[in-house]
Parts: sequence; structure tokens; C-alpha cells
Amino acid sequence: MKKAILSIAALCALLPVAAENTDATFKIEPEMVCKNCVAKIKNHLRFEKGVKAVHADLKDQTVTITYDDKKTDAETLAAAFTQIGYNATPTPQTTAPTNPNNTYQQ
Ligand SMILES: [Cu+2]
Repeated sequence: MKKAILSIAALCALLPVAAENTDATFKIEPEMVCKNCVAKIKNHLRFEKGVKAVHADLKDQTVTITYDDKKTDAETLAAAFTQIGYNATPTPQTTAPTNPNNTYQQ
């Protein structure tokens, strides 16, 4: 039993690598002030191509998107925010650049 739990944990640890998921964190303007703002963003972004997960943080005014970097990139995701009236700026928390010549990390 213990062995089975351990192998499941090992599988979970390996999955994100196999799926080539990348996280991008965006600073959002104007401010998200309530749950409706968050819902609006989540509902719009989660249907963007390649998006796996959307996490909005009201306190930090950031949205972190987990996506398949073979299907989309941080710039495309930032553009999707403008369709619902938000400006999204990638932050240094973005773990991977969209391409080697365009890095968000200083
Ligand atoms: Cu609101």
C-alpha cells in the first residue's frame, strides 16, 4: 500500500515535465476588485488555446497561467486579456521566456 502511494506521488511529480507546461504570471490593470472580476478573467482565459490552468490572486493583482508552450506563449495570453478590457504585463515570476530572444527575466 505504501509502495503504491509512493509511486503515485512519483508519477505526479513527473507529469508536469512530460506535459511541457509553463507558468506565466501577469500583473493586471485595471485592478481586479471582486470575485466577478476574477471569474471574468478565468472564464475567458481558460478557453484560450493551450491553457491548462488559470490562477488569479486578488491580493497581488496577478494572474498565473499554466500553459502548454507548444500551443501558445505569454504574448498570446497577454493579448487575450485585452479582449476583456485588461492590460496584462508579464512579471519576472514568469518561469520561461516565450522564445530565447525574448526574455522577461532581467
Ligand atoms: Cu469585480
